[in-house]
Amino acid sequence: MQQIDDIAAEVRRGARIGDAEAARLWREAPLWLLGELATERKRRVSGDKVYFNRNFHIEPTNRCVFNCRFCSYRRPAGSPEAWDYTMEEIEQIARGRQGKGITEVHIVGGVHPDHGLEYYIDMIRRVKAILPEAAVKAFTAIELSYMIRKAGLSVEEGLRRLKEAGMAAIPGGGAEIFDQEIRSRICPDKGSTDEWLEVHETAHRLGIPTNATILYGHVEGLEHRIDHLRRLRELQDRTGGFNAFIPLKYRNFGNPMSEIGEVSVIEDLRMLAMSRIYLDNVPHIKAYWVMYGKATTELALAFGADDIDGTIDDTTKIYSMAGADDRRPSMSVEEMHRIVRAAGCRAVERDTFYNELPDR
Ligand code: V47
Repeated sequence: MQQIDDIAAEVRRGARIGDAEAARLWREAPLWLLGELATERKRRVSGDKVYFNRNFHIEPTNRCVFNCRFCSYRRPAGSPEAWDYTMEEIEQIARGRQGKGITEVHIVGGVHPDHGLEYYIDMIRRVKAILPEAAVKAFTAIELSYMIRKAGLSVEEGLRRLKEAGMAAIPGGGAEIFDQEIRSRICPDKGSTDEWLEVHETAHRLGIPTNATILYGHVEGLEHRIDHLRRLRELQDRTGGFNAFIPLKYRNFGNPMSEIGEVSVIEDLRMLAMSRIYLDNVPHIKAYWVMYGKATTELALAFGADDIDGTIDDTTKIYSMAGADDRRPSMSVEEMHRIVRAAGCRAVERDTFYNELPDR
C-alpha cells in the first residue's frame, strides 16, 4: 500500500490522484500537509491571487415544491414567513443596486409550484434592463430542470431560451450529494443527480459556464464525498465548463435534520484542501464566506481556496436562516482586501467569467 509521502509526492508532481489515494490522504494526512499540497496546486492556477466580485442575490421565493430535510429556508403556502416577490418588487431590488459597480446578480430561490419558464425569462429580462452591465447567474439545475420540463421543452431548448433572455451563467446549487442512497435520506423528493448533471453538461455545450457544489457534513461518508468529486471531475474532463467548485457545509439550525451536529472547522479545511487536490481540472475553489464566516474564510485561503465570493450586500437568507453567524451578510471591498492580505495573498476583483478587473 502506498505511503502518505508517496501520494504527496505524486500530488506535488502534478499527477491526478485516484479514489483510493484520495481516501488515504483525506483520512490520514496531517492537516498541515493537506494545506501545503492544496496551496501548491492553487498557486499553479492563480499564484497569490484570491478572487472576489461585486454581487448581490435575488431570492424570489421561499415556497418550494420540494421538501429537502436539510433546508431551513423553505416555507409552506400560507405560512406568515413565506414570500413570493412580484416582478415589481424584484425590479425594485435591482434598481436599489444601480450605480454600485455590481458585476453579477445571483438569482436562486425555491421551486415555486405556480411559476413557469416564461415567468423566469421575463424576470431575467427585467433585471438585465435595469442592470445591463451585470451578468445574471441564475437558477440551480433543479429549478431549471423543473421549469424547462413544465414548459415541455428539452433541456437544450430551455437553456437556449434562458440564455437568449440574458442568463449568462448557472450557479452550483442543488447538487447536494450525488450518491442515491444519501440523496434519498436528505432530499428524497428533489430532482435527481442525473437531472443535475444533464443540465450542467448541456449548459457547457451551449457555452454557459457553471459552478458546482457539494453539501457535506451531515450523514454522508468520505466515500460519498469522493464519489461526488469523481462525477464532477469526469464531467469536467468532457466539457471544461465548470468555473468553480464550492463545498457547502451543512448548517443545522431550523431544519428537520437539526439533531445532526455540524462538523468542525478542521473538517472544513480538509474538505477544501481535498477538493483542490482531487479536482485538478476545476480552476477555482470557492470558500463561500457567507457560510463559513469571515475567520474561517481567511483560514480557507491556506487550504486551496482562491475565491471568496462577493460583497452580497445583505441579500441572501439561505444561510442566515440555517444558522450562519452573519445575520445580515455584507462585505465591503476594503474588508475583502483585508482578509485576503491577512492570509498573505492578493485580492483581485473578477467578473462572473473570471476576467480580472482593474482596482477601483
Ligand atoms: O443547493 C441549503 C445549500 C445551496 C443548507 O454558484 C444549505 O457561486 C448548508 O448553491 N446548510 C444553495 N447548506 C447555495 C449555493 C451557492 C451559494 C453561493 C455561491 C454559489 C455559486 C452557489 O445551499 C443549496 C444547498 O446545497 N443549503 N440549506 C443548510 N441548512
